Amino acid sequence: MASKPPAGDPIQDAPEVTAPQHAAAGLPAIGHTLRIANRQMGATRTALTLLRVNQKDGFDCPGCAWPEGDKRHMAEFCENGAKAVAEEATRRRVTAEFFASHPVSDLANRSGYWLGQQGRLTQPMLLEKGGEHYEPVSWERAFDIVAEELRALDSPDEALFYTSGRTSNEAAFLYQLFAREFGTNNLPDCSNMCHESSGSALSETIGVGKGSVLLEDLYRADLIIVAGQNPGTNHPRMLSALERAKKEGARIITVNPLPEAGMERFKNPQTPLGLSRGTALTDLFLQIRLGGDQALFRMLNKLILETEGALDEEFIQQHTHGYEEFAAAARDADWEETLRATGLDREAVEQALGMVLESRSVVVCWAMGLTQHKHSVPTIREIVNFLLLRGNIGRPGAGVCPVRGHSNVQGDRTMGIFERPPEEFLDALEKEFGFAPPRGHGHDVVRGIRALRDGESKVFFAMGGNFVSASPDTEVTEAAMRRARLTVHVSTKLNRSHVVTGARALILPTLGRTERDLQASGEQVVTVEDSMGMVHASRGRLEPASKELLSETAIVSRLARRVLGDASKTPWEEFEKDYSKIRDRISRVVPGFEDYEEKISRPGGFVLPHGPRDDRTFPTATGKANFTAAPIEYPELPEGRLLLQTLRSHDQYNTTIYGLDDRYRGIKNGRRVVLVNPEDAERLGLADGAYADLVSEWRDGVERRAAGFRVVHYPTARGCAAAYYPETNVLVPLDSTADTSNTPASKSVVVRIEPGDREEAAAPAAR
Ligand SMILES: Nc1nc2c(c(=O)[nH]1)N[C@H]1C(S)=C(S)[C@@H](COP(=O)(O)OP(=O)(O)OC[C@H]3O[C@@H](n4cnc5c(=O)[nH]c(N)nc54)[C@H](O)[C@@H]3O)O[C@H]1N2
Ligand SMILES: Nc1nc2c(c(=O)[nH]1)N[C@H]1C(S)=C(S)[C@@H](COP(=O)(O)OP(=O)(O)OC[C@H]3O[C@@H](n4cnc5c(=O)[nH]c(N)nc54)[C@H](O)[C@@H]3O)O[C@H]1N2
Ligand SMILES: [Mo]
Repeated sequence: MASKPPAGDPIQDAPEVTAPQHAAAGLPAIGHTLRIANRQMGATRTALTLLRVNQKDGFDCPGCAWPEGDKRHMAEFCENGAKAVAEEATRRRVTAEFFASHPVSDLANRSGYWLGQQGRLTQPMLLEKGGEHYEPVSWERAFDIVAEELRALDSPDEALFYTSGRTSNEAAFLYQLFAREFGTNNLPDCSNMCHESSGSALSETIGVGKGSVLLEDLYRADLIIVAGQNPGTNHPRMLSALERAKKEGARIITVNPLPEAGMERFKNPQTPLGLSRGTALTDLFLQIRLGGDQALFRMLNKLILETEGALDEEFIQQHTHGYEEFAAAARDADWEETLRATGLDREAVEQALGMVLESRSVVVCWAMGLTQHKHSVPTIREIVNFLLLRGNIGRPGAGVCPVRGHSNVQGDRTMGIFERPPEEFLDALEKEFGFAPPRGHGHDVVRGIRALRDGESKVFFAMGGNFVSASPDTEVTEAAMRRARLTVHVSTKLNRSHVVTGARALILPTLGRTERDLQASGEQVVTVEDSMGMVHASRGRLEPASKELLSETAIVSRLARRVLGDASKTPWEEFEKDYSKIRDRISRVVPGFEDYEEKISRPGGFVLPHGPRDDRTFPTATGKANFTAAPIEYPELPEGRLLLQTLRSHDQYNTTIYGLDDRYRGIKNGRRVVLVNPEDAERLGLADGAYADLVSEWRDGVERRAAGFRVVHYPTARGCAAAYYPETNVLVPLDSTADTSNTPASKSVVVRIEPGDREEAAAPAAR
């Protein structure tokens, strides 16, 4: 299997390399933001739109899930939030004429970047079986087609209902209700590829699959450990929180194979100091090998156990279970293995230990660097062990902080977007809506792809996202998608999933977060939940991109009526007219949402209850917080191979490419680069700037190849390499997933790097 850049693309991918930077944000970020925003929106719209981001009466930033503080700045957004907004509020439009002049075969040869740059989708489009072009279709006909294909299935379990993480609580709740009334729990979502490992590890150990800290806890912490996360690019507003935490006396340990500029120094563009020197954030940088985190925390745990008076014995006694077994395993931790797994030296680990022991309250933050490995679940459980030992859960300034990705991915899960719903949730649905929900587990993303590949799933419906580009094993996934009878995408922008289709395909264009949502009862607000369990309202103000757009909520309501007909007692029409009717039902089904309507009318919204955080109640099987003991794992590399992580540049939002630069890492005008430690490169004979192919090696014996990457000598940890997603998804084997959570191991791909063809230098931008 090999992937090359698409041929028919006018955008040239020709990476240039300069030195990486050592600080994030500051004045260049402001300039960059305004340039990108102006290009898409024009000056007036830019000003009006950006001032509404994350204000209490405005809309929730469609960028990341980082919470807003209570004291908001006039401009509570960041460079990358502004890019996300500009991408949605762009003035460019994809019209019926566009599709008439571009056959699908042509669109399939364009890069994802080019597709996204064409602008907002404006009307429903249908690709008929054997058709060469998408053609306009009425909403009525579109719903008829979906209903017809769904009804033709032998079983409801032959359908897949995917969700990306931007969908509001209201739309998500209706969507899962529709899928379950239709008869399936096949509700895979982006979370399966993202923080599923965090959810799996946390629900087992502390009883709640979400983070246990609020913003104030960061300000009260003595020590914050940021592991496997690049907030300067992916959660830029977190840097302001870290800056404030430092001012209040916290220290920061960063654990990462890459020195990320944002964690080194932050120049807050909203303060005078920030425009000059900025604040140094990291006190100790542990440049760890990919996948070495479990071994690191295990050794820290051993050292804590060996230190007199270091344990919070009262907490362990009262609130935990499984201590003895865990302590026995931790005492076995071995220095030689730790140093091999982590690539660190002993002094660095001991220095970290010193900082831990000096700190009464510790928070650990993490993101994809910890969740996308084979042993991610035991790694995160080891972090829980680490926190439990010193009672660092359920008191101010301490706890777990998995930093979520999509702006409402956490809310979607709370609303029941889950292929393995808890029994209590289904019981509550049954009681409220008077139907018998299916009880068997459904497909997650990876199982969904297998089912499509094997002809067991026949209709694929996506509420947002870009399934074929975001998923692993691009060629397998694309072939799987092409086997479907019907693929349907509710989307704002054109992407590759619209052009790699089943026999028939529909594009259903929808409103974005920034746009006014007018229904029969008047203007609607929606609600979202951030990474810290705060729920608040979001109100779009912009004129919709086209008069033909329907809201996601309206699309689900109408589809449900068409598909389920009189069999459904649910008042879908009422829900579409007035979203407060949906919230009323949510308040009766989902714990923590009592008096929902009243609570979201308060400025800033409300915080959901969280047993471990609020009063140290742990709703686990044992009724206590569980210590766990797992064998240490870490990736082992055959000679001459590197371990590749696939990650984000500064100019993208997942599969949406904003531009071809990765400013902080010093990469310009191209994305097909692979970052390699200079000593490894030397050993492997890879000159800086040479062109090479990345070939992934997996136990199934299949060679997966991504061609035409420029080698960049870069100070990553030894034995490790890094390249951008989604260009490298072709290298991630479908079956290479995390144990328990089944999340693709996208940060742990064994590759060899083969000298490539010089001609690739002129390769067009990648898909
Ligand atoms: N602007 C922007 N914002 C975004 C997104 C975006 O694409 N663009 N995506 C959103 C989404 S959905 C998500 S999930 C988040 C993602 O946010 P991140 O998790 O920050 O995203 P990645 O680029 O995948 O970066 C992973 C980081 O972990 C490090 N890392 C990789 N492997 C390891 C490891 O084994 N151990 C340790 N300790 N570190 C490791 C990498 O070097 C890198 O710094 O961001 C969200 N916000
Ligand atoms: N190799 C590798 N693969 C990865 C990752 C990785 O680090 N490495 N990260 C994984 C992670 S963390 C995630 S979360 C997934 C992301 O997977 P997805 O969520 O599926 O992908 P996105 O690129 O965020 O989806 C972008 C599309 O969403 C649509 N969209 C945007 N806003 C809206 C909206 O408001 N409503 C609707 N209906 N549609 C909208 C647009 O059409 C846009 O093209 O990718 C995963 N894949
Ligand atoms: Mo994510």
